[in-house]
Amino acid sequence: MPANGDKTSPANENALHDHQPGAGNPGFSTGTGNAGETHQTVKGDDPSTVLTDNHGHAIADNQNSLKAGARGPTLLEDFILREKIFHFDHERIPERIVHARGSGAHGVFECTNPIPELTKAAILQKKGDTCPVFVRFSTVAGGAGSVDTPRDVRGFAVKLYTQAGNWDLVGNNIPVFFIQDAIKFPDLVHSVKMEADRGYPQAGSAHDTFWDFVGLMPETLHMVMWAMSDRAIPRSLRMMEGFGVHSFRFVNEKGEGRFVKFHWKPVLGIESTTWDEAVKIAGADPDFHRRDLFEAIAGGDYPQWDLGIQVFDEAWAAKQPYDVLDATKLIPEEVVPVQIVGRMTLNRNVDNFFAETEQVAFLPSNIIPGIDFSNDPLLQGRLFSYLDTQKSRLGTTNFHQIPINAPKCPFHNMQRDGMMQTLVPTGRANYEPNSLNEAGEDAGPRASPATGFTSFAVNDERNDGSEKLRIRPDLFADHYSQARLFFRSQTDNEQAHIASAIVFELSKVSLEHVRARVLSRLRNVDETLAKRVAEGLAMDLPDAAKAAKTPIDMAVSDALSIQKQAKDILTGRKVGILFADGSDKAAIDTLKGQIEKAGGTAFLVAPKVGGIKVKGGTLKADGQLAGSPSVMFDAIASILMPDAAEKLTKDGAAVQWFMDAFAHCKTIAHCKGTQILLDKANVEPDEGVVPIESFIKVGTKRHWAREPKVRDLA
Ligand code: HDE
Repeated sequence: MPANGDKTSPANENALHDHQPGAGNPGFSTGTGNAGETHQTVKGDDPSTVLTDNHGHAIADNQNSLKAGARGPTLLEDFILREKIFHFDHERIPERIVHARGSGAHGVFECTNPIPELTKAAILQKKGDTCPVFVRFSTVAGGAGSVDTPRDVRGFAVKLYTQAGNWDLVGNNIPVFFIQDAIKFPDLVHSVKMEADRGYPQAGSAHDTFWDFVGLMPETLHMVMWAMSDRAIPRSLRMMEGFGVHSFRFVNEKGEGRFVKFHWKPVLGIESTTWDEAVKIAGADPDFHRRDLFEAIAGGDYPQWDLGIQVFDEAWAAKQPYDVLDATKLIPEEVVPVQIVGRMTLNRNVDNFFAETEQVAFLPSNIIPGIDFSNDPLLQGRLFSYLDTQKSRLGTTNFHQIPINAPKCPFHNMQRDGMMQTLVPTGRANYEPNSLNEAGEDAGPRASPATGFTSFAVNDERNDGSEKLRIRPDLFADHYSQARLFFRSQTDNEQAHIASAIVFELSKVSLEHVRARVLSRLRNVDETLAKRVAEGLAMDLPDAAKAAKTPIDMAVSDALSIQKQAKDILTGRKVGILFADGSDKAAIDTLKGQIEKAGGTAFLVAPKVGGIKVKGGTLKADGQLAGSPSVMFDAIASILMPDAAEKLTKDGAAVQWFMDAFAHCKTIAHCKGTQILLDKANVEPDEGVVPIESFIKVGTKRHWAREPKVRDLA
């Protein structure tokens, strides 16, 4: 045993040499005894490259704990080991109680159509004005490590770092919510999260407790229609709409107030997966959305959204058949058109997922002068909840000092101290007012009546606030009209998806009375929907539930349907091209070029990735066939020699590649050589199964007319 326990013994050196996985990696520092061989310690004495502990002490050996002899126990005095393990033990912070799994990115917001007549919000005053933004997209129900593609609502939270302070628009990809009053939120969330006794299912609403809640709380039904529609299985975070959900208030320089609802419209259009795809993607790539967002931004394909507003006043609101303070109701775009005021571009990935995406703290209470709240009882509850939750997640009232949360405009006040204070406020005066400056006069900072935030005085003309009541406004009792509006605004195909999704979810519900109660509610939404679901479950239709308010028929709204407003573009879409031994490289290059020219991405798939012999050279694939199922692409193409295709008929992954693409109504572009594989996969000719040369003309749009041939929908 060496006299100095801190020295690595020769035996240890050998062990390191044999077993260190990081050997040769300059970032992986090994013990002193090993320095020469592995290049893993600092060359020279440059202090900026020396590994230190958190208190600045240089570390000599980051591989071996301090022991009493080579084979002896570890010594308590090893402060380097203890600090490292101590910090590691506390690396996790509580995950968000909802929206735990998220993906974030930085970007910029630009005002494109100023609206000073509507609001004095600093960022909406001048065309071309910009501010940095941070966006976090999320699923709601699953834990931080759950998959990206469950059927779920997606969070769409935007932090705009304006010069008037941070404005957080913390919305979802669905314009309405399940409940009307914040007091029901814990119940809703408990019901949808994994069941309390068994700890499953993870990230899914297809279970008894959620549908029990739905059946007992008919106000959920409008949002349930959205959640059972294709909106809840988005193709990409880049292809979702975002909504502020609540009615907010705009206030202009003259002090005039109007209601406003916020919308984010994706420049790439709205696009969804099919349910079967979403399930398969969960296995093939649990990080499908996160990867897609990261890769698009890294590759310079910056996703963009236009910020739209629907503006209306109290008098108009008073005449509607629904209450604009009710978050389970929307205002059809056909009734109040969406006016575009700005554009958001996400152009930078986070540098550190934890520091930014995990530690970002959104607060619906973060608004700026020119914007105010409405009395929506759901919004009012949120104004408390988010601030409160940050203390539990981030552990300190000083969470606003974390760089991702700090405003990018100056901020100063008399708040002091607290856990993890990272600022060093100077001076004697920590109270306001004070006169401790040299002249003995007023010393700032002081409130500014001229520029400071003032609340809109009369936030609801229909409410004088003199009574304390635990009740809801009258029109909140209409739970069905807008659920019906949503369902009837869908294409036949989309209606079939909704009916099938409800059948799927209720089939996972084991309590029969829960299913029956939901059916009784669906009868008030739409009789045909209720019938289809009952048939899908092989159940009798129960009597319709008693409705507190008789539903009315509203004019259908095309803006509620994804398929009616689908964009037939290749931009942002991904095409998988299958090739194998002997494939024609020139044909592959041509197709790839065409796809890229149209703004899409071509992804080469082959049985082996390392480079295979093709006609015209060797070609490397981007992904191996078994690891790149066709669910990962918007359309597929295949360029194969007949003998290679014949060989692939014995490969399940190859046959499934075509079978799935066909079942998911995708374009399949193929050469003649592929035919034998198409036959094996039961791919029948239709307008979406085309020769390679026609691919660009047909594009990546889905061929929904095919769906009845491949799926038995409810
Ligand atoms: Fe949230 N919600 N929420 N929510 N919410 C949270 O805040 C809450 C609601 C939304 O990426 C939590 O920081 C209550 C509606 C998003 O960090 C928590 C109510 C909408 C995110 C919370 C609602 C949302 C959250 C958990 C009913 C759409 C993720 C962690 C009154 C307009 C933000 C956190 C992110 C997160 C409470 C309803 C959107 C617990 C009490 C309606 C996008 O504070």
